[in-house]
Amino acid sequence: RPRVLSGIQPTADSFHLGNYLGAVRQYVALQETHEAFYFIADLHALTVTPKPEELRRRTRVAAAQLFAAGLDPERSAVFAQSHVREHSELAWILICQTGMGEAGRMTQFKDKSARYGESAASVGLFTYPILQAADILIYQADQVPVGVDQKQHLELSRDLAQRFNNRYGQTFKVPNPYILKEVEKIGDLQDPTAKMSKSSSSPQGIIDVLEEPGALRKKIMRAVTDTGSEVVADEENKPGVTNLLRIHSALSGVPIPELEARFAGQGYGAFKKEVAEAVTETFAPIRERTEKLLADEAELDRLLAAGADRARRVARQTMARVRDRIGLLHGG
Ligand code: AQP
Repeated sequence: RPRVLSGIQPTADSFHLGNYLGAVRQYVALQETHEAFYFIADLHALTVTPKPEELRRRTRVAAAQLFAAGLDPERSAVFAQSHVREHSELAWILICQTGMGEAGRMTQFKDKSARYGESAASVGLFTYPILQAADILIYQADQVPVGVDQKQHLELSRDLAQRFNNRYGQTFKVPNPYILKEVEKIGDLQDPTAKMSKSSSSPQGIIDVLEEPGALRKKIMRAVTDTGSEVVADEENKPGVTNLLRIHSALSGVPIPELEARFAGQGYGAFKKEVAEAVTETFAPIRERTEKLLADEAELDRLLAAGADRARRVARQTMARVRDRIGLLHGG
């Protein structure tokens, strides 16, 4: 079976609708057809220096949400990135294969460092995409489900795999991004041309998976729509309505043209009410299951440990090969 790998950061108290539609839902679908590895990117989360207690809590909340959303521990290895030490080891080796200019072209670093202030951004934030390349390449992943914001980082992973293979002989599979066009970038509810984002959306612009249904409905009813009253998809002139149509369609499975026909002449209010229903119906059971899973931390930790055991077996094989290829002596 082909391999799928992806990671998600524990940098908030909940995943948001963009994470869910752009990534997590694909994780769940792909475990049916692929050998699946999914990790909570706790090492990546260190780039924003979280409080230790907060990081611990958020890592468990992230794991619980992944299982609650449908990841099956029998089919998918779900683990904490830091539990498989080989990620960090390979990251250093790949850092030494990456040009400064190449790393400096990453737009996410440019955006985030501009937001934090150049001197406040850590070196870790700069090397983040190289750790990400290590995460992917160490599992010899075929497919990497992500939102479109990760496309450039995936390109870097591919470049690094090819460069290493050319320099040292065939070692890594060259991974492919798995990006679903319809949900590749879910927009901020208040600023629909920008992506919904943990770090840059306002509270009114972002919907959390674990959000109270009442608050969630309010946010959708207050989402920015556009001039006119027709419910039609038009990226250019109606980005707000188009974003909501995409969300509805992704959750209900009803194609956008059918939604346009259904809401013809009804105005935005009736449409938004249905979007809110579709979101609450999807998130309510996830929220309930997440709470249950969080009630038994020992069991959750046990599931993560089992996932890490499975992941480690693969990561160790790749690392043994890498060490050999690059000229590091075999140690103990
Ligand atoms: N708005 C989005 N639409 C579609 N996909 C999205 N993803 C994130 N936002 C959207 C995808 O979710 C996965 C996990 O993301 P992450 O935890 O690695 O963090 P991120 O990409 O950094 O998520 P955020 O919320 O956008 O955080 P900030 O703004 O802090 O960077 C990834 O596959 C991502 O593509």
